[in-house]
Amino acid sequence: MRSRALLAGVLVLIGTVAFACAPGSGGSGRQVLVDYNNPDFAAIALAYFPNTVTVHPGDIVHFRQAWNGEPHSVTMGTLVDDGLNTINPLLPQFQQNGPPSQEAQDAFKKAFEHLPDMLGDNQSVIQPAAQPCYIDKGGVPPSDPKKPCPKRVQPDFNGTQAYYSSGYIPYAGNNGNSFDVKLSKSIKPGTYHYYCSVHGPQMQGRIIVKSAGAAIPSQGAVDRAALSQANALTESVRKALKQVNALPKFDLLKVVNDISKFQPPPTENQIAKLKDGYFAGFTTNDPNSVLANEFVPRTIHAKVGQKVTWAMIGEHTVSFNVPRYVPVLTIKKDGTIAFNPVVNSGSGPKFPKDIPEGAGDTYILDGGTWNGSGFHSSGLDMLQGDNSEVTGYSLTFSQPGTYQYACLIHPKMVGTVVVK
Ligand SMILES: [Cu+2]
Repeated sequence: MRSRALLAGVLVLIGTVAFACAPGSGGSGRQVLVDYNNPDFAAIALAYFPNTVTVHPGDIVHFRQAWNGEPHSVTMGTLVDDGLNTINPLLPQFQQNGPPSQEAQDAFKKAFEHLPDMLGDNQSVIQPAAQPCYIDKGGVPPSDPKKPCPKRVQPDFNGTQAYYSSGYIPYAGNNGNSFDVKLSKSIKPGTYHYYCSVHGPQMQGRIIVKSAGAAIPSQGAVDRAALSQANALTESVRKALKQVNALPKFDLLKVVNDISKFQPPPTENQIAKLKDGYFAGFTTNDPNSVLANEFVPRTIHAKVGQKVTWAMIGEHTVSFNVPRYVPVLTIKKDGTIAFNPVVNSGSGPKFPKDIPEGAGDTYILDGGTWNGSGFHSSGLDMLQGDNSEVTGYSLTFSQPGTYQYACLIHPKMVGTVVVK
């Protein structure tokens, strides 16, 4: 889901074994990872690993997504090539603090005019982006968000299709989530771009097709590139989490200012409201870093009657006595894709769709008082659209006990509150 500014922002056993299998169905090919689960902490990485893969006509590019709760797509075609070629020189503007220039915003709008985002406002799902879609040369995906593309068997990718998209890569357990792109034997050598319609151009990659007979890197070399790129995106958060865990006592402001070095730094109002809080989600000021799906610290100690507050970093829920995990998006019988209602169920007040008027730069949802029984949940916080506001959640515990809690979206994101 969108995590950083306009463009954004489970365990794969990374090692030689995890990457080893080449796709089936006869052809040879290469495997690319969608997102990445490092073995040290739960996270989402808005990238494909490696971001460039070289193959031959007739090969299969096997996209494999290790599940961490975050939906993604692999979306390509000439509309995507043209859009990314236009927007890529402007990308740094969208990753800086503060809004990009009007010019860049206009260029973006125009370049992506026919490229639908998968997720719309108010937890709506845009069907032409969320369902599989294959549109031949000269066409465009439907502009009506409720209208999926015509259903058809997935064709080979020949480099001339206007739009060629997996849609939401469906949840199929921890490791079964995948999308195969079979390249046509007649595809022209060249560079073909793809991106994720959930996370926008920040999450993109390239398939380079070389003529039959030309040398291409082995799957082993592809795997090494994947691992090195994944480590580069993980490093700053890994280091920061290590520092946080070494603190004698958790101190949110110290973490924000000295360890994560959040940019922009928190305002006085934010400091006043959150200084005694904890984190639901975590990251650093490195704009390319992964977002940790961790409650930080993992164990919180509180007293009966004390209000516990979390600063929400990323799109999460704070949920107690959670039901069995289901993915955030569900596929209905007719193919329609929708948010799973469980993300907004359970007892307790829910995050609103918009930050209420007058909340200023900090909105904290007061979850009320909870006595420790039944499914209690904040609902999904999707309020962090433009980086300038901070959101939080607070809950008061009326009974002593040890309470496990979790994010309903990200299945590895779990924590404990010990109330005395
Ligand atoms: Cu994505």
